[in-house]
Amino acid sequence: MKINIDKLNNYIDKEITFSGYVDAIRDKKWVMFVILRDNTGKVQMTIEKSEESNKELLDIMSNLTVESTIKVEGKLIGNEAVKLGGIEIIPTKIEVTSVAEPLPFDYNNLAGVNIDTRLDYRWLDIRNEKNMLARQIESTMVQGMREFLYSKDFTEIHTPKIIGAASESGSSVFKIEYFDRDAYLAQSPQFYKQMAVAAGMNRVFEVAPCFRAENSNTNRHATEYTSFDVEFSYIDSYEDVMAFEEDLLIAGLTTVKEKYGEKIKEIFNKEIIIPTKPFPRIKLKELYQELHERYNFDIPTEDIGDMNAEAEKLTFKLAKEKYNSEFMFVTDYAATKRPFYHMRDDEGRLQGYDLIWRGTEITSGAQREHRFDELCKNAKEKGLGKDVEFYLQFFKYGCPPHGGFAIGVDRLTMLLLGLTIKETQFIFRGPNRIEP
Ligand code: AMO
Repeated sequence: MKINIDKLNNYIDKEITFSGYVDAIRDKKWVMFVILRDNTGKVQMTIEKSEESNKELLDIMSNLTVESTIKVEGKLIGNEAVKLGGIEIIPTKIEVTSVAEPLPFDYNNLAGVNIDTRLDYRWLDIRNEKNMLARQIESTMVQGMREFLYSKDFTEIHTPKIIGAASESGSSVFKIEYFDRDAYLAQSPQFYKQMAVAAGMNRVFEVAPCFRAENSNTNRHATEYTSFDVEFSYIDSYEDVMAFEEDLLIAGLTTVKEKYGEKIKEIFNKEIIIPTKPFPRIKLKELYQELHERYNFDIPTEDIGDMNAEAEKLTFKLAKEKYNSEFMFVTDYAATKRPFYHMRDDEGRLQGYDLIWRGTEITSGAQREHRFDELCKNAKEKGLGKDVEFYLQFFKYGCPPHGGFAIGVDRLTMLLLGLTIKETQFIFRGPNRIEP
C-alpha cells in the first residue's frame, strides 16, 4: 500500500516509493521543487538541476501539469531547511500515472465559486483542505459512536432500502417501479430495527441511507441522508433512551475532539464542547412559554404541538442562556404530530423526544409501543391500515419493551463544523440535484 505523507517520518534515510498528486511546481534557477500531496498532507520533492542524471526527471516534470499524479522512487532525507515537515524526497525515477487537464476552478480559493459549480465538480471541491478534513472528521465521529456501541454489546444490522410500504408517513416517500408492482425507498429503518428487537436481538444499530421525498430547499434537508439508528430492549422509559443518547454523543464528540479538536478550531473556527450530563430537558408547552416570554416568539397555529425552524433556533438560545448547554431535549410533543409507533402514557402523553443541538433538530427518539393491541389502536387512529399490517405482526409473539432514536449524520457533521448540508454531505442529494 502507498505510504501516506503523515507516516513518511518513519522512512527517513530510506529508499522509498511514493505516490501522490502534484500540488505545485516551483521551478528555480538551480533546482526544481515539486510539492506532492495526498489526503494526509504535503511533502517536497527536490530535483537538482546541475546533476546530469536528473535531466530525464526534469523533462518529465517540466511537461507536467499540477493535479497530475505521479509515482516516485527515491530517497527520503531529513533537511531542517525544508519548511514542509523538515523532509524531502530526492527522486531517482518518476512515472506519470495520470495527467490533469486545467481545473474549472481553484479549489484552494472557493470564496467566489458558486456552490452548485462546486457540487458539479465535487471530486475537485473535496481536494480543498477544509472539505477533505470534513470528510475525515465525519468518519471519526461515526467511528467514536460505533465503538461506543460495540463496547455496549450492540449488533450492527443492515435493513432493506427497497420496501413495500412507507415507514414514517405516506406523504414523503419515493415510489419506484418494482417489476410488476410499486415499491418505495426506505424513509428510515424504523420498522426493521424494531423487528430485530422483536427477534430478541436486544441491542442493534445501523448507519445507512434514508430517503425523503421532501421538496424542501433548506440548509438542513436532503432527499437522501445518512441516519445513525439505534434501538434497544428492556427499557423502563424514554428517559433511558435519552440517557443512552447522551453517552453516545459524548463518546463521539470526545473521539473527534481528541483527534481533530485543534484543527477544527483553527480551520473551521468552531470549538468542540463536550457536554455534561444530563442535557437539559424541557416539555414543549413550557418551551413555548419560555420562547414567548424571552423572545416574544409564538409558534404558528399549524405547528402547535410541534416545532419549526425558528423555534429550534430560539431553543438553542434558551439552552445557552438558561442552562449553559448547546443541547436541549424537547419532550411532550402532541401525539397527533408524531408517528403511531411512539408510546403514549395513560394520559395520552407521548413518550418521545427530539434533541436540538446548536439550533437544529439532530434526533428523534422514543419509547416504542410494544403492546400489540395498543399499537393496533394507534395505527388505526392515524388511519394506517394494510400498509402497516406486516409491522404490527412483529409484536404478536412476544416483544420486550424497547426504545431508540435516529441521529442525522449529515446534520451532526454540519453543526459540528458550522457548514450547510450541501457543503457537508459527501455527495448532496436534493430536489434539484441527483448528479454527479
Ligand atoms: P426523524 O424523521 O425525525 O425520525 O429523523 C431522524 C433524524 O434524521 C435527520 N433527518 C434528516 N437529515 C437530513 N435531511 C432530511 N431530510 C432529514 N430528515 C430527517 C434529522 C432527524 O432528527 N424513525 C425516526 C427515528 C426514531 O424514532 O428512531 C425518524 O426517522 O437529524
